[in-house]
Amino acid sequence: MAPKFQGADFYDLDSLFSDEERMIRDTIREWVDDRVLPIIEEAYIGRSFPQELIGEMGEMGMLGASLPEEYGCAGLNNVAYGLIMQELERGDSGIRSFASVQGALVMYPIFAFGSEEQKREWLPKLASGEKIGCFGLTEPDYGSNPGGMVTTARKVEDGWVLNGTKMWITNGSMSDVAIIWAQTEEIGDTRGIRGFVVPTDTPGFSARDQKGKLSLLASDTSELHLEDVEIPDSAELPEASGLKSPLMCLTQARYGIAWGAVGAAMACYQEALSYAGERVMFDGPIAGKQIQQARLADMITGITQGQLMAYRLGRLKDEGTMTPQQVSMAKRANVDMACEVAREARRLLGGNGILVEYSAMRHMANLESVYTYEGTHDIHGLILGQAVTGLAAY
Ligand code: TGC
Ligand code: FAD
Repeated sequence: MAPKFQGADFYDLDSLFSDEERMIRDTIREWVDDRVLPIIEEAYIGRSFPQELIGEMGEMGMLGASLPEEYGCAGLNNVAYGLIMQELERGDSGIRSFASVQGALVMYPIFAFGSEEQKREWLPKLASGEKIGCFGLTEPDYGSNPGGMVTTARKVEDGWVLNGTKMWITNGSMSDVAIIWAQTEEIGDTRGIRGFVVPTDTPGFSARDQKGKLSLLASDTSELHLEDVEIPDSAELPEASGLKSPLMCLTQARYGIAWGAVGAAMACYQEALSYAGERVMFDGPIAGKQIQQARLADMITGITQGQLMAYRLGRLKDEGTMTPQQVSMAKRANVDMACEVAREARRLLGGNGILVEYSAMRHMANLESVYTYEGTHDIHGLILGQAVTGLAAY
């Protein structure tokens, strides 16, 4: 008997999207199928980000896609932006990470806190992919608690001198420009945190690849060293002030992750479903066995919940009422769901599930990073705990 339902859209979310949103999703879906899926296995095993894709991502408007057209961006709404993240992460979390960092963590702070000159100088080149950026917030001893950062920016006559180390920085080694967050007053005074646009060829700036990763292998993750890096006054983001500014950037990136995680889960589910239909064991396809059906039922239920949450979040963002706590809920729930779906898909595939030619284990390993970055699952639980009790438990 033919299945009554195919695909990964059980609740017909498709009918809620506008024609333009559907068209954008389908265009990116096709690009991921044609350009990412054929090369991702090699990039992953080779531990390298496929930089040849960057120009195309820029040309197709994927970088900073929701920022205005006057700066060379696509000016899309937030649901369309989310659908782009979903499709990119259906390919690989590393590809979505690249786009998230470039758009939400580099272009967004320049757009939101930058001078007109900074916007005109950087945004069109970052949108086209001509320039690559990274975001330096985390430090070796300050991950979940960035407010404690010890990187400093010391005021000198015509500018600032930066000193410190940033850790786990996506795109770090391949960047032309870094958004660096640093203390400008006493260490521990979160109001004194400011942001700087630092060209990576500035003397004293260096980046070193993070060795030994077992996750996000097709992504550049690096440590940044700033040793007496002298920058002019014009490099400061004039409208950024205090910890709130980098946290506002995180809200943008977490929003994209809430959608992206759904894409990774969809890829795993569809692979598992297809495999279950073909793999014959004990005289029948494993798709006909009750345990595998329960697995698939759990997967598509989780994906459907995640799609609904991302969709509603997107409409709230477009209406201008979305809160950071709503983003925390979606990031936390959807990444957790995707981790679960990827693990169950890997298990359904049996021995083949550990091979790189299938995507489940790659997604499963990637999602462990996604679970941790942009606020760990625990931190988002504490953000939600504070939202509902009024008590901060960090
Ligand atoms: P707290 O006192 O709570 O907040 C300071 C001020 O900021 C406001 N705020 C936010 N505003 C916008 N969006 C948010 N998400 C915000 N969170 C807080 C807050 O209202 C306050 O404003 P005001 O006006 O009262 O001054 O600050 P806290 O030091 O107690 O920290 C709170 C906590 C733990 C939630 C925060 O530090 C946190 O989110 N920690 C997690 C760190 C994190 O997520 N790091 C991510 C680094 S970047 C990254 O991982 C990139 S991976 C990218 C990829 O490859 O895709
Ligand atoms: P820690 O903060 O040391 O946490 C360790 C454990 O303690 C976790 O389980 C955490 O949930 C838990 N914990 C922490 N505080 C509490 C608490 N109060 N109560 C209970 N439990 C708690 N950062 C950037 O700035 N830019 C980037 O581009 C970037 N890219 C990244 C890419 C990758 C692949 C990874 C892995 C990380 C990246 N990060 C980046 C850093 C990331 O945001 C941090 O790893 C993350 O915020 C967690 O910090 P940490 O690793 O220091 O863990």
